[in-house]
Amino acid sequence: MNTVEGNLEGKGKKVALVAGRFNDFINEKLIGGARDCLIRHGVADKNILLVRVPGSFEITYAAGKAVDSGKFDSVICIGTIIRGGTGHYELLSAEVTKGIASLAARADIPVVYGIVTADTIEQAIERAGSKMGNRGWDAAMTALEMMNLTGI
Ligand code: INI
Repeated sequence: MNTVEGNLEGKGKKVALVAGRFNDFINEKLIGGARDCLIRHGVADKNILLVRVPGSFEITYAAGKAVDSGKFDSVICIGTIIRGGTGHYELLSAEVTKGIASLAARADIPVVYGIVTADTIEQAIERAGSKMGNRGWDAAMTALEMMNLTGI
């Protein structure tokens, strides 16, 4: 059996981070984790563009612009959606996920899903650099591997 898989080399790669401002105290930690991971794997800081948008709902649009610009090797989507007392959470998280998934399916570069969906603020904090790791870092690792996936 032959196997192909991407390595984690970031040298020479250009990456867009598209991040919502809603729940920004969490998103800042996710952005920091993603940036740290990319730089530690060889991506130059000047080759990382942070695109800020109001909330997770706007991420698909801006990520699509980043894909279509042809300037990047990968686009990482970062946002935090926290359940409130209404049905808003289900609607928003489903649409954001579908939007990013359909962009990922049509894009010719990897589009990575780094959206934290959580029932509570505490759960979101756990996924932004405390006991459950950092989803921004994880998303950057996925981007690195997928940017280097060749030979299929
Ligand atoms: N945006 C988020 O990123 N997270 C949320 O938890 C959230 N909630 O709960 O409302 C949220 N709302 C804003 C939304 O993404 C859009 O910016 C807004 O609806 C304008 O289109």
